[in-house]
Amino acid sequence: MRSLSLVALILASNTLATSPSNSTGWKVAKLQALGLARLSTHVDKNGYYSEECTLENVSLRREWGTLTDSEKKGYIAAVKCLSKLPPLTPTSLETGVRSRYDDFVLTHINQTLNIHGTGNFFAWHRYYIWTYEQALRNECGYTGYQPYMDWGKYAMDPENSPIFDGSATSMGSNGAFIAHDAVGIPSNASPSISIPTGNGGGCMTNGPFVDFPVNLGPCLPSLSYVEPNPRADCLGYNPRCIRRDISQWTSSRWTKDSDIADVIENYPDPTAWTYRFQGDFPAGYMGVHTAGHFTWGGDPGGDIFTSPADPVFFLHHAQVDRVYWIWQNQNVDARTFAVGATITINNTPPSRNASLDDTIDIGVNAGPITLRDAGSTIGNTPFCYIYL
Ligand SMILES: *[C@@H]1O[C@H](CO)[C@@H](O)[C@H](O)[C@H]1NC(C)=O
Ligand SMILES: *[C@@H]1O[C@H](CO)[C@@H](O)[C@H](O)[C@H]1NC(C)=O
Ligand SMILES: *[C@@H]1O[C@H](CO)[C@@H](O)[C@H](O)[C@H]1NC(C)=O
Ligand SMILES: *[C@@H]1O[C@H](CO)[C@@H](O)[C@H](O)[C@H]1NC(C)=O
Ligand SMILES: [Cu+2]
Repeated sequence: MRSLSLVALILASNTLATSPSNSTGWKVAKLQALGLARLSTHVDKNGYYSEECTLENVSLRREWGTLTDSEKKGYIAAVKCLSKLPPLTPTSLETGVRSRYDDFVLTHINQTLNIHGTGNFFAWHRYYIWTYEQALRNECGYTGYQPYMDWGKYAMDPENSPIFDGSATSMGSNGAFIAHDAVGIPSNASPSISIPTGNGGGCMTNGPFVDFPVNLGPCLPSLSYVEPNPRADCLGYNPRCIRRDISQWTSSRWTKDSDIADVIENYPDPTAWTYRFQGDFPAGYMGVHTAGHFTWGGDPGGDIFTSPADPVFFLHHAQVDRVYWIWQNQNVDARTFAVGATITINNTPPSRNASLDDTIDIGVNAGPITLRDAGSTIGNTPFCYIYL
């Protein structure tokens, strides 16, 4: 019984993940299928973490391009709904938070310096995405699961992808064209990599999120002309449009299928994997995580603090989580509860190693869990999902 449905899952995983509009390869889909088979072998041998969650009834997160139009519209409607619900952040803090959606943005801004270039990066964002998915489902009636954006499928032509094509079933278009300076990575102040201007830079022109409000930030804007925040901590009210500058220059260099497969296959050590995934800027390597962000960039997308204020963030970070899951499944025993790197950004200033006992703080959105809790996506509290 289990084997049969697993074979079906693996086949579907192969097919769905790679029915491409313009794929640059199949390597990641193969690693995904192999990883799922290894995960299945692991549970056959060791049992499940919890009887509540098995590979028979686990939730399936799918790639945006494989959703039906009505599934895409259901997701889009739920995101908009979240931006209209009242926030949980106390009004006494007098922040620019205006909605339940903004609760998530504030949480990310507040934690930014503790969750990037650190050992908790994958676990923190795993829990963050899951909590957002729960809010869409429990507070906005969404019946699906968090979709992801397979970078490799769109790396050669992101602007015409089903994610950015500006149609009613996309996550919105590019911005209007505004000539601007090259964008520096890691920052404009000290650039190691310079991203040339694309076809955008201004407010998003088409699609369901043209009127989607960005209320917080910017904190570290990549575009010089973004309206500054009235507060020094960038948490004041600063309503503005979503700006994007889609960059084929970036995606075609760093997020092709082969780039993703490279980091999965060649970085078995948790510390090396953690740093490689997030980029090695002095070496001129942007890494899949940062390059994913700068595939659309702009504001808030090009601001490491405020980036979740553009809703496509969550499709990107679901892919981050998917690639992490694929990497974990290549060696389930060694990698499910492994943590590398320290608790400061790129270990600056030097700090202790991250620990499985460290807690993940996601503010008003949910209570804390530990990195250990976030190790497995199947039934080790609180998750029960895999990727197709
Ligand atoms: C999944 O299946 C297990 C075993 O049959 C069952 O105990 C559990 O309640 C199910 N969970 C869900 C969420 O359906
Ligand atoms: C930011 O996070 C800290 C804990 O890390 C918390 O004490 C503080 O209340 C948060 N600030 C806001 C504005 O939520
Ligand atoms: C596929 O990518 C190439 C760039 O390598 C681009 O010229 C072409 O327009 C793309 N085709 C489709 C159907 O997206
Ligand atoms: C931190 O982790 C690194 C890499 O795994 C290891 O070499 C080092 O000994 C650890 N440091 C401490 C203090 O445990
Ligand atoms: Cu982040």
